[in-house]
Amino acid sequence: MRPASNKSGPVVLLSGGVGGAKLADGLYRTLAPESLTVIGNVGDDIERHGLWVSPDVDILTYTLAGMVDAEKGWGFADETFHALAILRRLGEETWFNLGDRDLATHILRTRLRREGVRPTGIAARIAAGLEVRCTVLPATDDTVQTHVQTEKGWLHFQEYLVRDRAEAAPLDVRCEGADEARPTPEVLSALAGASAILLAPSNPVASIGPMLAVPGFRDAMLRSGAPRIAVCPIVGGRSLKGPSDRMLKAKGLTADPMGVADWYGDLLDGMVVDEADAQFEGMLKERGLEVLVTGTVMQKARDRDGLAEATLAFARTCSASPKA
Ligand code: FO1
Repeated sequence: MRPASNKSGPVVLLSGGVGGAKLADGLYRTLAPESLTVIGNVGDDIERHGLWVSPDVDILTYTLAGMVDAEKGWGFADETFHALAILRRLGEETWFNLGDRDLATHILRTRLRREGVRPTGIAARIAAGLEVRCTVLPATDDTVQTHVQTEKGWLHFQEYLVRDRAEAAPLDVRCEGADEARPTPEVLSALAGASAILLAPSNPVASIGPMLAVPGFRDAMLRSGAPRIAVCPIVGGRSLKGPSDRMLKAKGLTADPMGVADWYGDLLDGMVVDEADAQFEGMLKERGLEVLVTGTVMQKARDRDGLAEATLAFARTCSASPKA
């Protein structure tokens, strides 16, 4: 086993929405707040009713604040939808369910954006207002939009996932705007100083992919010197949530830990895989990855804490590979 990293900086988690937020929640309870930085995907961002919505950053923030709707995994708990009901009566398309409380976040975000505040500053303000004490960063201040190709053509990610319920097979996924986007100074600094970089069990293609597609992001991970560990979002050949399995296949990869390892390529030093996928341990190790086999399905708060603790302990035994 390679020697452990001796960096003392924060643990950095790259995360999409619901699935990744569960691991973020476990890490938040396990680590001191100043020892955790969560970088959220912005590829799912969407404008609805003139308001800018940043679902993954909000899901992370609401979860860390202990205010998320636990059943849905998005939006606030005890939410009402009166404003949306009126918008519907006024003839608006209301397939994206924005709750009354949630709208407050989007009203503030939209005003601050109009005033020229960077998304990084907006995320910090919302996190501070909801008393989240760790750092929550959007992956970029630029606009990156994940689009999914189906037989109907190219759709915005939320149109595909929420409006059309991901019914059609995804044929391809692309991140519009990524080529012109840049990681923020805050993201570059967090990656450079990280003691470990964890890739949440989020959609590798549609949630982590938009971050990796931003020029400079991948290099910053490789240069960091911190071990880079992915928690596999595929268990027993299926996504824990959402269309990760079908999106890996759309990219010509297998829906299993090997396909996830292929997608991340030289970025990874280690992978955490579920006990149901223990048979992949040998093949992953042959590819030079450290492997932890443990329970990765997070149904209860104690599952989140258990996976967070196990992943952190595993990360301490790994170090960035020489290819970095
Ligand atoms: N997911 C749904 O399945 N249906 C919705 O109507 C919906 C609304 C919504 C509003 C705000 C928000 O922050 C998230 C919302 N989500 C909804 C979740 C979101 O579509 C996805 O889960 C993430 O973008 C993927 O991580």
